[in-house]
Amino acid sequence: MQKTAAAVHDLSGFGKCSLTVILPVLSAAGIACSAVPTAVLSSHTGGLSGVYHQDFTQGVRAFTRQWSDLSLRFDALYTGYMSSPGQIAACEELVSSLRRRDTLFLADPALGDHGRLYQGISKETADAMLSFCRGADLILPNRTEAALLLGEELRDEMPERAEAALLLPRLAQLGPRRVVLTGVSFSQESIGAACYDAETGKIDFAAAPRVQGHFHGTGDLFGAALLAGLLCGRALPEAMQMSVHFVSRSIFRTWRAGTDPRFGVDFEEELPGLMRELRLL
Ligand code: PXL
Repeated sequence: MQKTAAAVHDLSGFGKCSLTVILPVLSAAGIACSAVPTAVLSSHTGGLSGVYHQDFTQGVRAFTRQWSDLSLRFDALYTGYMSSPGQIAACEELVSSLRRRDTLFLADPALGDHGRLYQGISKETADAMLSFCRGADLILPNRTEAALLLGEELRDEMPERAEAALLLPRLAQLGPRRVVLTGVSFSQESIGAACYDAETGKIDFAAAPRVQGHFHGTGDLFGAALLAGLLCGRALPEAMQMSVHFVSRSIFRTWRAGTDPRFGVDFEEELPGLMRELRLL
């Protein structure tokens, strides 16, 4: 049976993040992905000005009503960017009405990066996101989001291995059994992620070569590839490793092409490589 997922993220028209990267990655992995836009934006908010932002909270509530009337079933619910406490409450209702015993609920607390909240994200939204993430099976924070979830001061520093190993069990104590921390620094030349499973107490790391610069939308690209790996039957450490390499290859391609990093990464031509890793090609 084909695996199914519902992605609950914003639709940013330009800049390759959230739904515009999650849908193609999951489709390439053979997963049928439905979409719930939490908001519609003309572009992401990371360094692009004049963004048009339309809240879609009423839409989320209407989607929830129709989808529960249709008794739709999903193997995974993957949530991300939400821009107000009311929107988070609507997504909470959506998750509780669609989630079944065997649904994987993956929550990306998309709140900020590099020690700062994203433009338009308030402290109240961050607090509501913490309570939302407590109910997830798996969370996917970067260092900034980990600090927000743990109520710590924000700093623009990447965690190293030892710090990541301390953060992961603390994040799992908030509620989710599994945690993947992104943006872990291994050396001047390498960067990647770390994961933890509270059931086994095991921590794993995955590293890839580092390219200098802030490339936009890579958290969403990573999350989509991770979910693809998990739904294709990979264990969490293997899915993480595969995703770190997929994102790294996409960043290299972007850097080689000289693409403006605010425009998102050139992941499209790396999709066949991901499909080969998933043994779909
Ligand atoms: O990729 C994270 C993200 C998602 N959605 C919107 C954003 C950002 C990061 O800036 O602005 C709208």
